[in-house]
Amino acid sequence: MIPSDHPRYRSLVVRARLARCAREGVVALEGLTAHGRAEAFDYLIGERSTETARRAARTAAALIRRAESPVLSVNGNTAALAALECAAFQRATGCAVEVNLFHRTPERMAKITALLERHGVAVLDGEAERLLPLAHDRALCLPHGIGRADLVLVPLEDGDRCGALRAAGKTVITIDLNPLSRTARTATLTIVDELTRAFSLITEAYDSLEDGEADELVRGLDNHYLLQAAIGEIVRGLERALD
Ligand code: PTJ
Repeated sequence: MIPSDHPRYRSLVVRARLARCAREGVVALEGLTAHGRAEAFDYLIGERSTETARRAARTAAALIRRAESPVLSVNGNTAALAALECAAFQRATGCAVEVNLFHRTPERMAKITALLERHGVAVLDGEAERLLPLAHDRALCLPHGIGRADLVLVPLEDGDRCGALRAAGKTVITIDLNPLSRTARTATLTIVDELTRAFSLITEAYDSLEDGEADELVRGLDNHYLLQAAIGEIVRGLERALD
């Protein structure tokens, strides 16, 4: 039982959910350490969406609007933390959703698909093929999903697949609290924000964007600048904390 007046209540609730999902086999044990690293970065950005993250999320919405066959790629952590947000995102954008796992087993694929479906997500199915030149199972994609997508949104990604997707000519948007990660630096666009906050921002932006603003955001997209700005926000936050 987590007392609701605990100063770290939300963080403890999220950890408990991840631990339960790990026991159930939805989240890989390695996913717990990935979450811990992200929590540290969230602490550094003040556990709120920064101005840079808001701009990146609006740019993501603009890119998704322009894409012909966008796909959201979901792993265990994303399903455990943000199944409801994935459903709202899919309702707003019409994006296809594909499960793609680093620690892939048929059991985990089935459990994650079932969890997403219970929360209202329509998940692509079919026979995955090794379509990306990677030694691990993230190479396995659906030909009618990630295989033919022109844009892939890959939250909590690993850098290799992000590079392979870009090399295949796809636009890659990632959500990653670590602005220094290989994924963050390899993606077309990185939203340095916590997963559920970032999804909500993209979904909100998708409906509210005017065509003019969307054009301007896509024209002005400079991921290197966005990452530098995110790091600047971390540094300024730390300076304030030490005052
Ligand atoms: O479910 P699987 O088998 O596909 O495995 C998923 C994990 C997360 C274990 C796998 O993708 C992995 O090892 O990922 P990495 O290489 O640790 O990268 C995850 C990145 O996502 C790290 O840079 C974290 O900082 C970031 N991250 C983790 N949780 C969050 C996050 N960023 C935003 N919000 C989060 N909640």
